[in-house]
Amino acid sequence: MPRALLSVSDKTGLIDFARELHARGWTLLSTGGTARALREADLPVTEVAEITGHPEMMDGRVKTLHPAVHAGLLGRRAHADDMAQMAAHGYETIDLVAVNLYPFRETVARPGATLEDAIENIDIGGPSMLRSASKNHESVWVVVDPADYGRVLDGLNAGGGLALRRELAAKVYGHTAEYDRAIAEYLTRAVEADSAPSADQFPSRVRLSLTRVQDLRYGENPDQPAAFYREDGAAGGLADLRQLHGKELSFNNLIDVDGAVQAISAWADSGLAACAIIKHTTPCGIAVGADAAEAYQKALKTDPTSAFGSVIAFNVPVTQEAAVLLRPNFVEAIVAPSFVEGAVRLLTEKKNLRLLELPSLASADDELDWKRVRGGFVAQQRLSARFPEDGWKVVTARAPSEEEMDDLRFAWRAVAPVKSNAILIARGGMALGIGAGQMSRVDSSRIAVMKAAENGFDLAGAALASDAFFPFRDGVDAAALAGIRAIIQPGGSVRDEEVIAAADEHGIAMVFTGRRLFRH
Ligand code: 93A
Repeated sequence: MPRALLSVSDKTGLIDFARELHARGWTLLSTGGTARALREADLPVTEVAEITGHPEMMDGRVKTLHPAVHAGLLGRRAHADDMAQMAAHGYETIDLVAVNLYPFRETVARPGATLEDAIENIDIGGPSMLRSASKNHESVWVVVDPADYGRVLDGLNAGGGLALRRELAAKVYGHTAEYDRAIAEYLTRAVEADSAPSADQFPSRVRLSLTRVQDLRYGENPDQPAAFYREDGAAGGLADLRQLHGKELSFNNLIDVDGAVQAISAWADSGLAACAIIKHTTPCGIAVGADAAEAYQKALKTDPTSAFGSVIAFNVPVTQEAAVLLRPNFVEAIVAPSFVEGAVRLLTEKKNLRLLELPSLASADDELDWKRVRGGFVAQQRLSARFPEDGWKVVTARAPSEEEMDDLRFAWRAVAPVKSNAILIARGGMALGIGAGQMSRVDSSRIAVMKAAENGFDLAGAALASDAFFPFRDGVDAAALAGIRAIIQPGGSVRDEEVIAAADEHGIAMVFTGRRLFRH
């Protein structure tokens, strides 16, 4: 008598299928819950525990993981040796497996599902049986989808059926691969959640000790008196700032210097020269190049009009060649690790221009980022200046070319210091258009495109970065219209499908980073 092993979480169609098998003379083997359902339908059933001689144990974690099951599935019917070994152990062949798996995806999709819920819904025995049966589909029927029960019965009626068994086996391997992928994705997210900053690092009481180092002429506006305080004992960052020349620093200068330094810190160890031109804390030009002069030239090109009265930062020493380019323009302050002597000579000719040395850009990733609110402070971990790519995923039919990928890498770093909502268009290591601080993302997109056009850039083939997900497809449509060919963004919108479809329609390559870069 042929034997069928039925072990299903989704019991759809089970009874009818089992009844048909029984009518054809099959013996039914089954696990706890499935056996119960069969018995309730008055079908004769043998518990797997009877053939393994082993009770189900550990809340069902081990029920079918036994050679009596797997030898019965894997034994090659035409190999006398295989059959003899089975007989020697008292095992018999199992000729059909109907298994569907613990509902992992459904479990983790449930609101409030815990890691423990997820783990307990990783099916081990089910996929093992499916894989064993599929490997031996030459002789064994395997069915993972209740929708296929009817086809299996038809196949049994017809006799033979190797082609159908092979098709069902192929379906199984696709199914278990998907199942494992869901587990892998879930656990990867869990790892990310584990490594996310925890609030433990925030002390329950903070005594800030600050020393007033200088009065400022005024605050953001002339009717707001202001002063500059330094944190006692602080090292790194603006505490190390050394002014070589120029007018006293203003409140706005300090804020812009901070923004400028943050902007270029993404290229601290890149081997590239980076330059950011800052207005109202946001870059109006940002670029990388072989040296300070090239980086500045490119950064200035982004938007020369807005660069008037800016604060400029470099991650490399300011050379004489760069100073020649800088000198004709009205600049509030330049901050760099150092200035070569010739550059100092040229730039100090401008009486008011502030030259600031900041020896190290070393990112202060572990430093808390404080912001004053009425009646207190909010603190957060500072946005990391590292931009790892391990979570990146190409989501469109077309993957970015190598050149596009380089542009996306640049754009992703360059969009980070831009005020939200931030859109930055780039090509060849420079920003071509920046849309900043708009209350709707599509407006930021339109502004980035408009500014690029105003400054004479052809956007055909350019890359675009968005600091947060596109909530609708309109931003992608606007980008496509302008000629954008590659987009990088965090992803995670409920309308991601629609946004990806829009990109696919336009032949745009899109990368999801899984990380958001809001800047308020
Ligand atoms: O926990 S398991 O991975 N250990 C096993 O040995 C095992 N064998 C079958 N889960 C196992 N199963 C799964 O149990 C099947 O894939 C099926 O989804 C479920 C059916 O259990 P029950 O018949 O008790 O409802």
